[in-house]
Amino acid sequence: MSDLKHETVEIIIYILALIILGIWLKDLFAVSWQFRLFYLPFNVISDIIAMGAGIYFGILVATILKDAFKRIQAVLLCMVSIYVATYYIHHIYNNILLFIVFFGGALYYADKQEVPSCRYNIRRKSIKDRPLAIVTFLASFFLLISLLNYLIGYYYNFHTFPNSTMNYVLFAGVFIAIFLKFMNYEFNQIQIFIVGPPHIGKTVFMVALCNTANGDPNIALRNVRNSMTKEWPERTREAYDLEFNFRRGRLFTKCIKISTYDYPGAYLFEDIKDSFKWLDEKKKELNPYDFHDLISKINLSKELPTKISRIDDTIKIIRTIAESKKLIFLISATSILRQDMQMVEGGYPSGEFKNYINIYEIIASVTDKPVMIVVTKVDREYAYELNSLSYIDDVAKWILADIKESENIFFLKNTRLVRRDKSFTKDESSLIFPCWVEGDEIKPKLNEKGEFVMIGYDEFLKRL
Ligand SMILES: Nc1nc2c(ncn2[C@@H]2O[C@H](COP(=O)(O)OP(=O)(O)OP(=O)(O)O)[C@@H](O)[C@H]2O)c(=O)[nH]1
Ligand SMILES: [Mg+2]
Repeated sequence: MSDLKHETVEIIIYILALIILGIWLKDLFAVSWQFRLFYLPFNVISDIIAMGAGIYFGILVATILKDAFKRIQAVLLCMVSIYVATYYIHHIYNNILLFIVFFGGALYYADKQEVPSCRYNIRRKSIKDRPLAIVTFLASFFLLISLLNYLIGYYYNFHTFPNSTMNYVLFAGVFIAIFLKFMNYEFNQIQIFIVGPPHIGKTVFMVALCNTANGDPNIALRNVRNSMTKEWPERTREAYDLEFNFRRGRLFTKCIKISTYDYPGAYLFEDIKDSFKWLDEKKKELNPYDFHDLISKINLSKELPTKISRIDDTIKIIRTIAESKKLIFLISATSILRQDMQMVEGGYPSGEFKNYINIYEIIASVTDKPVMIVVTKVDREYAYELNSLSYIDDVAKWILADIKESENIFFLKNTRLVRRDKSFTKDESSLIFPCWVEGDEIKPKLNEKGEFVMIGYDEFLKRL
Protein backbone atom coordinates (compact mmCIF):
# COMPACT_ATOMS: atom_id res chain seq x y z
CA MET A 1 0.00 0.00 0.00
CA SER A 2 1.37 3.39 -0.87
CA ASP A 3 1.77 5.91 1.91
CA LEU A 4 -1.13 7.95 0.61
CA LYS A 5 -3.54 5.01 0.70
CA HIS A 6 -2.27 4.09 4.11
CA GLU A 7 -3.00 7.61 5.34
CA THR A 8 -6.53 7.55 3.90
CA VAL A 9 -7.34 4.33 5.76
CA GLU A 10 -5.91 5.83 8.93
CA ILE A 11 -8.08 8.93 8.55
CA ILE A 12 -11.26 6.89 8.01
CA ILE A 13 -10.56 4.83 11.15
CA TYR A 14 -9.91 8.07 12.99
CA ILE A 15 -13.22 9.63 11.92
CA LEU A 16 -15.22 6.50 12.80
CA ALA A 17 -13.54 6.32 16.20
CA LEU A 18 -14.40 9.94 16.89
CA ILE A 19 -18.08 9.40 16.02
CA ILE A 20 -18.38 6.30 18.21
CA LEU A 21 -16.58 8.01 21.05
CA GLY A 22 -18.80 11.07 20.75
CA ILE A 23 -21.92 8.99 21.20
CA TRP A 24 -20.44 7.03 24.04
CA LEU A 25 -19.07 10.09 25.82
CA LYS A 26 -22.45 11.71 25.88
CA ASP A 27 -23.87 8.63 27.58
CA LEU A 28 -21.09 8.59 30.13
CA PHE A 29 -21.53 12.24 31.01
CA ALA A 30 -25.28 11.76 31.29
CA VAL A 31 -24.96 9.00 33.89
CA SER A 32 -21.86 10.34 35.61
CA TRP A 33 -23.25 13.56 36.96
CA GLN A 34 -26.34 11.95 38.42
CA PHE A 35 -24.02 11.37 41.33
CA ARG A 36 -22.94 14.46 43.17
CA LEU A 37 -19.98 12.88 44.84
CA PHE A 38 -17.73 15.84 44.92
CA TYR A 39 -20.44 17.80 46.72
CA LEU A 40 -19.42 20.94 44.93
CA PRO A 41 -22.14 23.59 44.83
CA PHE A 42 -23.97 23.65 41.54
CA ASN A 43 -22.75 27.11 40.58
CA VAL A 44 -19.10 26.19 41.17
CA ILE A 45 -19.45 23.19 38.85
CA SER A 46 -21.07 25.48 36.31
CA ASP A 47 -18.20 27.96 36.57
CA ILE A 48 -15.56 25.29 36.11
CA ILE A 49 -17.33 23.76 33.12
CA ALA A 50 -17.85 27.13 31.45
CA MET A 51 -14.17 28.06 31.90
CA GLY A 52 -12.91 24.67 30.71
CA ALA A 53 -15.21 24.73 27.69
CA GLY A 54 -14.08 28.27 26.86
CA ILE A 55 -10.40 27.33 26.86
CA TYR A 56 -11.07 24.08 24.99
CA PHE A 57 -13.09 25.63 22.17
CA GLY A 58 -10.88 28.73 22.00
CA ILE A 59 -7.84 26.61 21.23
CA LEU A 60 -9.73 24.43 18.79
CA VAL A 61 -10.98 27.46 16.88
CA ALA A 62 -7.46 28.94 16.78
CA THR A 63 -6.21 25.60 15.44
CA ILE A 64 -8.83 25.64 12.70
CA LEU A 65 -7.89 29.17 11.73
CA LYS A 66 -4.13 28.87 11.84
CA ASP A 67 -2.84 25.36 11.67
CA ALA A 68 -2.96 23.87 8.17
CA PHE A 69 -1.59 20.58 9.45
CA LYS A 70 -4.39 19.94 11.93
CA ARG A 71 -7.26 21.95 10.48
CA ILE A 72 -9.51 19.12 9.38
CA GLN A 73 -8.81 17.10 12.50
CA ALA A 74 -9.73 20.14 14.61
CA VAL A 75 -12.98 20.63 12.67
CA LEU A 76 -13.94 17.01 13.29
CA LEU A 77 -13.05 17.20 16.94
CA CYS A 78 -14.95 20.44 17.28
CA MET A 79 -18.07 18.84 15.82
CA VAL A 80 -17.88 15.87 18.19
CA SER A 81 -17.15 18.18 21.10
CA ILE A 82 -20.12 20.45 20.34
CA TYR A 83 -22.33 17.37 20.22
CA VAL A 84 -21.05 16.25 23.62
CA ALA A 85 -21.19 19.79 25.02
CA THR A 86 -24.92 20.05 24.33
CA TYR A 87 -25.29 17.97 27.48
CA TYR A 88 -23.64 20.77 29.41
CA ILE A 89 -25.18 23.64 27.55
CA HIS A 90 -27.09 24.91 30.59
CA HIS A 91 -23.82 25.30 32.55
CA ILE A 92 -22.32 27.29 29.71
CA TYR A 93 -25.50 29.25 29.19
CA ASN A 94 -25.67 30.22 32.87
CA ASN A 95 -22.09 31.48 32.74
CA ILE A 96 -21.95 32.77 29.24
CA LEU A 97 -19.74 35.73 30.19
CA LEU A 98 -17.17 33.50 31.83
CA PHE A 99 -17.23 31.22 28.78
CA ILE A 100 -16.70 34.14 26.40
CA VAL A 101 -13.82 35.58 28.43
CA PHE A 102 -11.97 32.26 28.57
CA PHE A 103 -12.77 31.45 24.96
CA GLY A 104 -11.36 34.82 23.87
CA GLY A 105 -8.30 34.47 26.12
CA ALA A 106 -7.48 30.98 24.80
CA LEU A 107 -8.02 32.09 21.20
CA TYR A 108 -5.70 35.03 21.74
CA TYR A 109 -3.06 32.88 23.43
CA ALA A 110 -3.14 30.14 20.78
CA ASP A 111 -3.08 32.70 18.00
CA LYS A 112 0.15 34.17 19.36
CA GLN A 113 1.95 30.84 19.10
CA GLU A 114 4.25 30.07 16.22
CA VAL A 115 2.51 28.62 13.16
CA PRO A 116 3.60 25.07 12.44
CA SER A 117 5.45 25.09 9.17
CA CYS A 118 7.21 22.83 6.78
CA ARG A 119 10.21 25.10 6.30
CA TYR A 120 13.59 23.50 6.22
CA ASN A 121 15.65 23.87 9.39
CA ILE A 122 12.90 25.40 11.46
CA ARG A 123 13.38 24.55 15.09
CA ARG A 124 10.41 22.43 15.91
CA LYS A 125 8.69 23.11 19.21
CA SER A 126 8.17 20.05 21.26
CA ILE A 127 4.64 18.77 21.03
CA LYS A 128 3.85 19.31 24.66
CA ASP A 129 4.53 23.02 24.24
CA ARG A 130 1.81 23.42 21.65
CA PRO A 131 -1.67 24.80 22.50
CA LEU A 132 -3.24 21.55 21.35
CA ALA A 133 -1.64 19.88 24.34
CA ILE A 134 -4.02 21.89 26.53
CA VAL A 135 -7.01 20.57 24.58
CA THR A 136 -5.76 17.05 25.11
CA PHE A 137 -5.16 17.64 28.78
CA LEU A 138 -8.58 19.23 29.37
CA ALA A 139 -10.49 16.55 27.50
CA SER A 140 -8.62 13.71 29.20
CA PHE A 141 -8.92 15.29 32.63
CA PHE A 142 -12.64 15.89 32.23
CA LEU A 143 -13.18 12.36 31.02
CA LEU A 144 -11.26 10.83 33.90
CA ILE A 145 -13.07 12.95 36.49
CA SER A 146 -16.43 12.02 34.98
CA LEU A 147 -15.55 8.35 34.91
CA LEU A 148 -14.26 8.44 38.46
CA ASN A 149 -17.31 10.32 39.66
CA TYR A 150 -19.57 7.74 38.04
CA LEU A 151 -17.74 4.69 39.39
CA ILE A 152 -17.30 6.02 42.91
CA GLY A 153 -20.83 7.43 43.05
CA TYR A 154 -22.27 4.13 41.85
CA TYR A 155 -20.23 2.17 44.39
CA TYR A 156 -21.18 4.54 47.17
CA ASN A 157 -24.88 4.10 46.43
CA PHE A 158 -25.08 0.42 45.42
CA HIS A 159 -21.96 -1.08 47.09
CA THR A 160 -20.84 -2.62 43.84
CA PHE A 161 -19.34 -1.40 40.58
CA PRO A 162 -21.52 -1.20 37.45
CA ASN A 163 -21.33 -4.11 34.96
CA SER A 164 -19.93 -1.85 32.30
CA THR A 165 -16.86 -0.79 34.33
CA MET A 166 -14.38 -2.62 32.12
CA ASN A 167 -15.87 -1.14 28.94
CA TYR A 168 -15.70 2.33 30.36
CA VAL A 169 -12.07 2.00 31.40
CA LEU A 170 -11.18 0.53 28.00
CA PHE A 171 -12.99 3.27 26.12
CA ALA A 172 -11.35 5.96 28.21
CA GLY A 173 -7.96 4.47 27.26
CA VAL A 174 -8.84 4.48 23.54
CA PHE A 175 -10.13 8.02 23.81
CA ILE A 176 -6.94 9.33 25.35
CA ALA A 177 -4.85 7.43 22.79
CA ILE A 178 -6.81 9.08 19.96
CA PHE A 179 -6.25 12.47 21.49
CA LEU A 180 -2.53 11.90 21.71
CA LYS A 181 -2.54 10.91 18.06
CA PHE A 182 -4.52 14.01 17.25
CA MET A 183 -1.96 16.19 18.90
CA ASN A 184 1.01 14.56 17.30
CA TYR A 185 2.52 16.56 14.47
CA GLU A 186 3.63 14.04 11.98
CA PHE A 187 6.79 14.67 10.10
CA ASN A 188 7.95 11.93 7.78
CA GLN A 189 11.31 11.52 6.22
CA ILE A 190 11.68 9.66 2.95
CA GLN A 191 15.20 8.77 2.06
CA ILE A 192 15.94 7.83 -1.52
CA PHE A 193 19.13 6.85 -3.24
CA ILE A 194 19.74 7.72 -6.86
CA VAL A 195 21.83 5.23 -8.77
CA GLY A 196 23.40 6.82 -11.82
CA PRO A 197 26.66 7.21 -13.74
CA PRO A 198 28.20 10.66 -14.40
CA HIS A 199 26.14 13.16 -16.30
CA ILE A 200 22.93 11.15 -16.30
CA GLY A 201 20.95 13.82 -14.45
CA LYS A 202 21.07 12.87 -10.75
CA THR A 203 21.49 16.41 -9.51
CA VAL A 204 18.99 17.85 -11.97
CA PHE A 205 16.53 15.20 -10.85
CA MET A 206 16.59 16.38 -7.22
CA VAL A 207 16.23 20.03 -8.21
CA ALA A 208 13.29 19.23 -10.47
CA LEU A 209 11.66 17.15 -7.75
CA CYS A 210 12.02 20.01 -5.28
CA ASN A 211 10.53 22.51 -7.75
CA THR A 212 7.61 20.26 -8.53
CA ALA A 213 6.83 19.66 -4.89
CA ASN A 214 7.22 23.37 -4.18
CA GLY A 215 9.74 22.28 -1.58
CA ASP A 216 11.94 24.20 0.80
CA PRO A 217 15.52 23.03 0.08
CA ASN A 218 18.60 22.77 2.28
CA ILE A 219 21.48 25.10 1.47
CA ALA A 220 23.25 22.71 -0.90
CA LEU A 221 20.13 22.09 -2.94
CA ARG A 222 19.20 25.77 -2.86
CA ASN A 223 22.60 26.66 -4.32
CA VAL A 224 22.26 24.24 -7.22
CA ARG A 225 18.69 25.34 -7.79
CA ASN A 226 19.63 29.01 -7.91
CA SER A 227 22.40 28.33 -10.38
CA MET A 228 19.92 26.52 -12.59
CA THR A 229 17.84 29.49 -13.55
CA LYS A 230 20.45 30.28 -16.17
CA GLU A 231 22.37 27.11 -16.91
CA TRP A 232 22.66 23.43 -16.10
CA PRO A 233 24.40 22.60 -12.83
CA GLU A 234 28.11 22.02 -12.72
CA ARG A 235 29.13 18.45 -12.37
CA THR A 236 29.05 17.28 -8.79
CA ARG A 237 32.57 17.37 -7.41
CA GLU A 238 32.06 16.01 -3.94
CA ALA A 239 29.28 14.12 -2.24
CA TYR A 240 26.76 15.98 -0.11
CA ASP A 241 23.22 15.74 1.24
CA LEU A 242 20.49 17.16 -0.94
CA GLU A 243 17.25 17.56 0.99
CA PHE A 244 14.00 19.43 0.88
CA ASN A 245 10.79 19.63 2.88
CA PHE A 246 7.38 19.84 1.32
CA ARG A 247 3.74 19.62 2.26
CA ARG A 248 1.79 16.66 1.04
CA GLY A 249 -2.00 16.33 1.01
CA ARG A 250 -4.48 19.14 0.79
CA LEU A 251 -6.92 18.16 3.53
CA PHE A 252 -4.87 16.11 5.92
CA THR A 253 -1.57 17.83 5.38
CA LYS A 254 1.71 16.24 6.34
CA CYS A 255 5.21 17.52 6.21
CA ILE A 256 7.63 15.30 4.33
CA LYS A 257 11.37 15.50 3.97
CA ILE A 258 12.94 13.96 0.88
CA SER A 259 16.62 13.41 1.18
CA THR A 260 19.41 11.82 -0.77
CA TYR A 261 23.17 11.78 -0.73
CA ASP A 262 24.30 13.14 -4.06
CA TYR A 263 27.71 12.08 -5.36
CA PRO A 264 29.88 12.49 -8.44
CA GLY A 265 28.67 9.77 -10.80
CA ALA A 266 32.23 8.45 -11.20
CA TYR A 267 31.94 6.97 -7.68
CA LEU A 268 29.48 4.47 -9.09
CA PHE A 269 32.14 2.77 -11.19
CA GLU A 270 34.74 3.00 -8.45
CA ASP A 271 34.00 3.01 -4.73
CA ILE A 272 30.33 2.07 -4.92
CA LYS A 273 31.01 -0.82 -7.26
CA ASP A 274 33.96 -2.09 -5.21
CA SER A 275 32.18 -1.80 -1.89
CA PHE A 276 29.09 -3.58 -3.13
CA LYS A 277 31.11 -6.39 -4.65
CA TRP A 278 32.76 -6.76 -1.29
CA LEU A 279 29.41 -6.56 0.53
CA ASP A 280 28.08 -9.26 -1.77
CA GLU A 281 30.85 -11.58 -0.57
CA LYS A 282 30.12 -10.64 3.03
CA LYS A 283 26.49 -11.40 2.44
CA LYS A 284 27.30 -14.95 1.40
CA GLU A 285 29.58 -15.34 4.39
CA LEU A 286 27.40 -13.83 7.12
CA ASN A 287 23.93 -14.87 5.98
CA PRO A 288 22.22 -11.72 7.15
CA TYR A 289 18.50 -11.33 7.52
CA ASP A 290 18.46 -8.15 5.45
CA PHE A 291 20.75 -5.29 4.40
CA HIS A 292 20.48 -3.49 7.74
CA ASP A 293 21.37 -6.69 9.48
CA LEU A 294 24.34 -7.16 7.14
CA ILE A 295 25.87 -3.77 7.78
CA SER A 296 25.26 -4.01 11.51
CA LYS A 297 27.39 -7.16 11.51
CA ILE A 298 30.32 -5.36 9.91
CA ASN A 299 32.51 -2.60 11.28
CA LEU A 300 32.56 -0.64 8.03
CA SER A 301 35.25 1.87 8.94
CA LYS A 302 37.67 -0.92 9.92
CA GLU A 303 36.81 -3.67 7.51
CA LEU A 304 36.17 -2.00 4.14
CA PRO A 305 39.01 -3.01 1.78
CA THR A 306 41.80 -0.47 1.42
CA LYS A 307 41.36 -0.07 -2.32
CA ILE A 308 38.22 1.91 -1.55
CA SER A 309 39.69 5.38 -1.45
CA ARG A 310 36.89 7.54 -0.08
CA ILE A 311 36.02 5.56 3.01
CA ASP A 312 33.82 8.18 4.70
CA ASP A 313 31.73 8.88 1.61
CA THR A 314 31.42 5.20 0.87
CA ILE A 315 30.19 4.44 4.38
CA LYS A 316 27.69 7.27 4.14
CA ILE A 317 26.47 5.94 0.77
CA ILE A 318 26.06 2.43 2.16
CA ARG A 319 24.13 3.80 5.16
CA THR A 320 21.97 6.00 2.92
CA ILE A 321 21.09 3.01 0.80
CA ALA A 322 20.21 1.04 3.93
CA GLU A 323 17.86 3.81 5.08
CA SER A 324 16.36 4.40 1.65
CA LYS A 325 12.79 3.58 0.89
CA LYS A 326 13.59 3.07 -2.76
CA LEU A 327 16.52 3.02 -5.11
CA ILE A 328 15.99 5.32 -8.04
CA PHE A 329 17.66 3.93 -11.10
CA LEU A 330 18.30 6.64 -13.68
CA ILE A 331 18.63 5.79 -17.30
CA SER A 332 18.70 8.23 -20.19
CA ALA A 333 16.22 8.13 -23.04
CA THR A 334 19.16 8.05 -25.43
CA SER A 335 20.61 4.86 -24.04
CA ILE A 336 17.21 3.25 -24.21
CA LEU A 337 16.29 4.33 -27.70
CA ARG A 338 19.56 4.34 -29.59
CA GLN A 339 19.84 0.63 -29.66
CA ASP A 340 22.50 0.67 -32.34
CA MET A 341 24.80 2.51 -29.94
CA GLN A 342 24.17 0.24 -27.02
CA MET A 343 23.41 -3.25 -28.20
CA VAL A 344 25.63 -5.92 -29.67
CA GLU A 345 24.36 -8.94 -31.54
CA GLY A 346 22.07 -11.18 -29.58
CA GLY A 347 20.27 -8.25 -28.04
CA TYR A 348 22.58 -7.96 -25.07
CA PRO A 349 23.68 -4.45 -24.16
CA SER A 350 27.30 -3.53 -24.56
CA GLY A 351 29.76 -0.91 -23.41
CA GLU A 352 28.92 1.63 -20.76
CA PHE A 353 25.29 0.61 -20.63
CA LYS A 354 26.21 -2.98 -19.88
CA ASN A 355 28.62 -1.85 -17.24
CA TYR A 356 25.94 0.23 -15.63
CA ILE A 357 23.40 -2.58 -15.63
CA ASN A 358 25.97 -4.82 -13.96
CA ILE A 359 26.62 -2.40 -11.14
CA TYR A 360 22.97 -1.83 -10.72
CA GLU A 361 22.39 -5.57 -10.46
CA ILE A 362 24.97 -5.93 -7.74
CA ILE A 363 23.58 -3.06 -5.66
CA ALA A 364 20.01 -4.23 -6.05
CA SER A 365 20.81 -7.84 -5.19
CA VAL A 366 22.79 -7.00 -2.07
CA THR A 367 20.25 -4.54 -0.73
CA ASP A 368 16.95 -6.08 -1.80
CA LYS A 369 15.33 -2.63 -1.99
CA PRO A 370 12.44 -1.74 -4.29
CA VAL A 371 13.63 -0.04 -7.43
CA MET A 372 12.05 2.69 -9.50
CA ILE A 373 13.21 3.32 -13.02
CA VAL A 374 13.40 6.93 -14.11
CA VAL A 375 14.14 7.85 -17.70
CA THR A 376 15.98 11.17 -18.00
CA LYS A 377 16.67 13.57 -20.86
CA VAL A 378 13.54 12.57 -22.69
CA ASP A 379 13.46 15.96 -24.38
CA ARG A 380 16.65 15.21 -26.27
CA GLU A 381 15.02 12.37 -28.09
CA TYR A 382 11.64 14.00 -28.41
CA ALA A 383 12.45 17.65 -28.98
CA TYR A 384 10.04 17.85 -31.88
CA GLU A 385 7.11 16.30 -30.05
CA LEU A 386 7.70 18.36 -26.96
CA ASN A 387 7.56 21.52 -28.98
CA SER A 388 3.82 21.11 -29.06
CA LEU A 389 3.77 21.77 -25.32
CA SER A 390 0.09 22.59 -25.27
CA TYR A 391 -0.56 18.87 -25.58
CA ILE A 392 2.06 17.90 -23.10
CA ASP A 393 -0.02 15.10 -21.56
CA ASP A 394 -0.65 13.47 -24.92
CA VAL A 395 2.98 13.76 -25.86
CA ALA A 396 3.90 12.25 -22.51
CA LYS A 397 1.67 9.21 -23.08
CA TRP A 398 3.03 8.74 -26.54
CA ILE A 399 6.66 8.88 -25.40
CA LEU A 400 5.91 6.48 -22.61
CA ALA A 401 4.46 3.93 -25.01
CA ASP A 402 7.43 4.34 -27.31
CA ILE A 403 9.99 3.87 -24.57
CA LYS A 404 8.22 0.87 -23.20
CA GLU A 405 8.40 -0.87 -26.54
CA SER A 406 12.11 -0.31 -26.95
CA GLU A 407 14.33 -3.35 -26.83
CA ASN A 408 16.56 -2.04 -24.11
CA ILE A 409 13.62 -1.57 -21.80
CA PHE A 410 12.52 -5.06 -22.71
CA PHE A 411 15.93 -6.23 -21.64
CA LEU A 412 15.73 -4.24 -18.44
CA LYS A 413 12.34 -5.62 -17.61
CA ASN A 414 13.63 -9.10 -17.94
CA THR A 415 16.59 -8.43 -15.77
CA ARG A 416 16.15 -10.65 -12.78
CA LEU A 417 16.32 -7.75 -10.35
CA VAL A 418 14.16 -5.21 -12.05
CA ARG A 419 11.36 -7.69 -12.16
CA ARG A 420 11.21 -7.54 -8.40
CA ASP A 421 9.82 -4.03 -8.59
CA LYS A 422 6.21 -4.89 -9.17
CA SER A 423 5.21 -1.38 -10.12
CA PHE A 424 7.54 -1.62 -13.07
CA THR A 425 5.76 -4.55 -14.63
CA LYS A 426 2.36 -2.95 -14.19
CA ASP A 427 1.65 -1.01 -17.33
CA GLU A 428 0.89 2.61 -18.05
CA SER A 429 2.28 4.81 -15.35
CA SER A 430 5.04 2.41 -14.42
CA LEU A 431 7.75 4.41 -16.13
CA ILE A 432 8.50 7.89 -15.04
CA PHE A 433 10.28 10.12 -17.45
CA PRO A 434 11.37 13.43 -16.08
CA CYS A 435 12.23 15.87 -18.75
CA TRP A 436 13.85 19.21 -18.72
CA VAL A 437 12.84 21.59 -21.41
CA GLU A 438 15.92 23.57 -22.18
CA GLY A 439 16.47 27.18 -23.18
CA ASP A 440 15.81 27.90 -26.83
CA GLU A 441 16.53 24.40 -27.99
CA ILE A 442 12.90 23.63 -27.56
CA LYS A 443 10.43 26.22 -26.46
CA PRO A 444 10.85 26.69 -22.73
CA LYS A 445 7.69 26.72 -20.75
CA LEU A 446 7.90 28.43 -17.40
CA ASN A 447 5.62 27.99 -14.46
CA GLU A 448 4.35 30.94 -12.45
CA LYS A 449 7.59 31.02 -10.47
CA GLY A 450 9.70 31.26 -13.61
CA GLU A 451 11.05 27.71 -13.36
CA PHE A 452 11.27 25.42 -16.34
CA VAL A 453 8.48 22.96 -16.80
CA MET A 454 9.33 19.35 -16.20
CA ILE A 455 7.15 16.37 -16.73
CA GLY A 456 6.72 13.18 -14.78
CA TYR A 457 7.74 14.46 -11.38
CA ASP A 458 4.25 14.78 -9.95
CA GLU A 459 3.61 11.17 -10.71
CA PHE A 460 6.92 10.24 -9.16
CA LEU A 461 6.17 12.06 -5.92
CA LYS A 462 2.78 10.39 -5.63
CA ARG A 463 4.29 6.97 -5.98
CA LEU A 464 7.13 7.49 -3.58
N1 LIG B 1 18.12 17.95 -22.27
C1 LIG B 1 18.23 17.52 -21.02
N2 LIG B 1 19.41 17.51 -20.46
C2 LIG B 1 19.53 17.07 -19.20
C3 LIG B 1 18.41 16.62 -18.44
N3 LIG B 1 18.86 16.24 -17.23
C4 LIG B 1 20.17 16.46 -17.24
N4 LIG B 1 20.58 16.97 -18.43
C5 LIG B 1 21.94 17.29 -18.88
O1 LIG B 1 22.83 16.42 -18.24
C6 LIG B 1 23.81 17.15 -17.54
C7 LIG B 1 24.16 16.45 -16.28
O2 LIG B 1 23.11 16.53 -15.35
P1 LIG B 1 23.44 16.39 -13.82
O3 LIG B 1 22.18 16.38 -13.06
O4 LIG B 1 24.50 17.34 -13.43
O5 LIG B 1 24.04 14.91 -13.86
P2 LIG B 1 24.67 14.10 -12.65
O6 LIG B 1 24.19 12.69 -12.80
O7 LIG B 1 24.40 14.78 -11.38
O8 LIG B 1 26.19 14.16 -13.05
P3 LIG B 1 27.48 14.11 -12.06
O9 LIG B 1 27.21 15.04 -10.94
O10 LIG B 1 28.64 14.53 -12.88
O11 LIG B 1 27.59 12.69 -11.62
C8 LIG B 1 23.22 18.52 -17.34
O12 LIG B 1 24.22 19.47 -17.22
C9 LIG B 1 22.40 18.70 -18.58
O13 LIG B 1 23.20 19.15 -19.62
C10 LIG B 1 17.14 16.64 -19.09
O14 LIG B 1 16.09 16.24 -18.52
N5 LIG B 1 17.11 17.10 -20.36
MG1 LIG C 1 25.51 15.65 -10.00
